[in-house]
Amino acid sequence: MSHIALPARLEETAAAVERLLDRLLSPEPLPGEIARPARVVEAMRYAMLGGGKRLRPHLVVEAARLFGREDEGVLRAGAAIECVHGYSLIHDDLPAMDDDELRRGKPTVHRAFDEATAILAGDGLLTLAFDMLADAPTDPDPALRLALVLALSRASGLGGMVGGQMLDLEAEGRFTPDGKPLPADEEGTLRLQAMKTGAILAAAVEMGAIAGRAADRDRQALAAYGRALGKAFQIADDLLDHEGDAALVGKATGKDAARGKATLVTLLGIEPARARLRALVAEAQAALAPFGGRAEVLRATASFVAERQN
Ligand code: GRG
Repeated sequence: MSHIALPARLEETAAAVERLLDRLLSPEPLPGEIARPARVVEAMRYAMLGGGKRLRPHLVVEAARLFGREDEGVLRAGAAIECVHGYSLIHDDLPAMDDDELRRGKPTVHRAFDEATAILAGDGLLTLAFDMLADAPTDPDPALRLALVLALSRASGLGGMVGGQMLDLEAEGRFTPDGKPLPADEEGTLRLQAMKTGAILAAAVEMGAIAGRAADRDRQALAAYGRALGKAFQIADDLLDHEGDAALVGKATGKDAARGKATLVTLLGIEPARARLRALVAEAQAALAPFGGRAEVLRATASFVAERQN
């Protein structure tokens, strides 16, 4: 398969995830639910439909495909991780956190609705993610479903994304009296980023491996890919914040420097950060060696993550 296949694969998964989310975010209650209030359903649909690259579901789907698994269950696992991602963006945009006005090129959820609705929409998405993983259509084997729940919980909770967000908030606004950002160390910055954004990207790959019942050796190879990909994604994001076009990125840029936030770009400089990004893409691609030509789409995904403009 050639690199040309990647956009088609991304589009195909994005469209399938869109259809699935459209169904799951219906106003009709599921068995066991009492009712779904229209306003919060509307806010969740506003946040989740019609935008986003759907990179995390793509990683779940492509990792599972390596082991011959391609079905609705895998898509549900992908949509679940997308819901956690969506919740994190809604909450991150709140005035108490990043206080952003734009996301995916449109007003953030608290701007389009109100803060309380945005908090509840995020909470609803987080809960829905685990509902989807725990429910039988994801996989007939309860042990496999449980393994998916555990992988996503570990990546998105206290020792992953939530913890990383806490570290990020703590690191903000550390300026000297004359307005310069206080020095931050590379190790601490890398750990914060691995938690805040890397963990969930790595979990997407891991969930694909779980869904595909990958053997230990293959799971380890994919885990190495996921870790390198997560780091590469973050450097690319930092470069976009530094020099990206806000209209293309779909949100405000230049915020890291304004807030004194340490990134590899502010710590190392643009060119060394770019070199690090190239090395990480090569590392991610090398980790896929055991899969040979079957991993062409995942290899191309690593390049895509580094080169993306939004
Ligand atoms: C609120 C618990 C909590 C966590 C927030 C993920 C996160 C933690 C904050 C998002 C802030 C941010 C912009 C981080 C940079 C990396 C990132 C997640 C970018 C957006 O992801 P993409 O590029 O977005 O995959 P799309 O819109 O394509 O889904």
